[in-house]
Amino acid sequence: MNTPKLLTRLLLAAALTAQAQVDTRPVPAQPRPSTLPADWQHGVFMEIFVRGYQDSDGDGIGDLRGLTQRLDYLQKLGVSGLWLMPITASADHDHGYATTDFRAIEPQYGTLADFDALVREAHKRGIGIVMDYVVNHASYRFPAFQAALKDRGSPWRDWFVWNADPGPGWDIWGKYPWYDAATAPWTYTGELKDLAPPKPGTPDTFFGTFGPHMPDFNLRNPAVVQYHEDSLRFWLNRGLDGYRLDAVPHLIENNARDWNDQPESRRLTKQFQDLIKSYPNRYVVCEATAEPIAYGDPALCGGAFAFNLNYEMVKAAQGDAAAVQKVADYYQTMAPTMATFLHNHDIFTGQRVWDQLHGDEARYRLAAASYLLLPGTPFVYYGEEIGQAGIDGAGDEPLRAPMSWTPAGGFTTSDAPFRPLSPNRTSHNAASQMRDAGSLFNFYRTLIQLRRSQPSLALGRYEAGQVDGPVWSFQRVQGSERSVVAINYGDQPATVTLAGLPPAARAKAAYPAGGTALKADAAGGARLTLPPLSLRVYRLDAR
Ligand SMILES: [Ca+2]
Ligand SMILES: [Ca+2]
Repeated sequence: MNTPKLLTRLLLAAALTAQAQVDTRPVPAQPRPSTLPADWQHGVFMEIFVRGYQDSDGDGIGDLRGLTQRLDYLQKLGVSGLWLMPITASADHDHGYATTDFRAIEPQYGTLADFDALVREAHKRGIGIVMDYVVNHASYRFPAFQAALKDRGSPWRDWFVWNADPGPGWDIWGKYPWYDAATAPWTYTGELKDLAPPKPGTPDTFFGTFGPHMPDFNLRNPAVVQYHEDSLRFWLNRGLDGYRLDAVPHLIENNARDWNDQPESRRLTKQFQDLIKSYPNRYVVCEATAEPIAYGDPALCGGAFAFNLNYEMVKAAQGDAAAVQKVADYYQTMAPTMATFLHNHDIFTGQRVWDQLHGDEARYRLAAASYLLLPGTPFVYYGEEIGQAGIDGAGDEPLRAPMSWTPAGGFTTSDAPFRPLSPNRTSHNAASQMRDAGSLFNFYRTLIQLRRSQPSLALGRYEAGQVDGPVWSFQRVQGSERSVVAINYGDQPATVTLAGLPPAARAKAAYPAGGTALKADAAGGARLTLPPLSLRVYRLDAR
């Protein structure tokens, strides 16, 4: 940025700031070299809800210092990246997606100094931190939106989307997405779809993809894009390792029919990706439910969650033959940039795995193996690795209970945690599971270590995928290393013939370690008998 331009923007920022407490100061790029290993972003990530992870000060609410205290645990598990759900200041006091300040830490979570300490300590352990950034909308309490409401002539007005007569035909997931600010719709407690649309001609009619409490930004306004770019740099300059960009297909709407995944939204997403990747060794993953595979492309977001695959992997673990085939087929074409997961913090992706599989640990392990040993970047949801059960509650609440650290809970010293503890914490908690060599935790840990020690499992091509009855087998190939994986989803032993191995090859058992080697015949075939509900992994180095 040249000096006169920067000066103009500083003056403009000062004028704007005077009207609302929003920090719009330009943030020039100050990239520092990353201290993380170059391959950190090809490891396994964990999605963490800071509010539910570890409370450090006894107020019943998880915080950044608490998370920092748990980094040793995460390092032991073997994850190399964390995705933190929003940690910026928010109005919702829960999930955090209703942002009130894009350049401040949520006060309940701590301070900027706590953030800096978290990043520093994570980096020491080879762990990168990626945080949620909400581009599409703010909280209705965001001071800029409040200033725009108070004064139709305010320069903040054009930061949001207004239309006194948006017309009929709008339908976003069953809701009419326009709201009359004068009737304070954010205080409405019923179903949003039952809220009457504003009368035509109502001047303060604004747009909110996700509801009136989160008004959409006007991302056609260059000042808004600039603000987000500066805010993204604000955290990158402090050493943040990347972003999970929220709801990117919803950035820009054109009309009642063309509102989802518009070309303008794709262009902006790429622009944000480019900015983030202009810093060394950074990672970007997008939430794009409309066309997940398109967003995994480096020409768009460069990483995207593999929505829909999650349902099939859980169904496959339940023995659904059609789902096993779909999972095997998905990986024929899946780009390694896709981010795989079994479920996340949103209820539309399903209950906690424990609940979906009714506590069947044998099938739970197969579900875990199906994404921890395959192409893509796996995202474990906090507590998944110990088989944490969900709680009772409405909406997403059952998914976002405090992490179970000990039989008693271990999340907080307060007798009033922000949300009830998980009902199965006595048996399924981190402390007990770490001590038990046969636990789910140690299964996750073993597979993550395997992925780290066999580059073909982290980065290799997917080859020789085949489904024989309940058995799915495939190979992963990277350079001279080849891994062979077979999963028997059936509750009976199964014998299959694997094809496509190097002739007369001998593959060492990698999981379970110390098992019988796999021997290929002269045609590259190998007979393998699998126990019920089991996993076998072999490793073969070219001679
Ligand atoms: Ca706390
Ligand atoms: Ca939008």
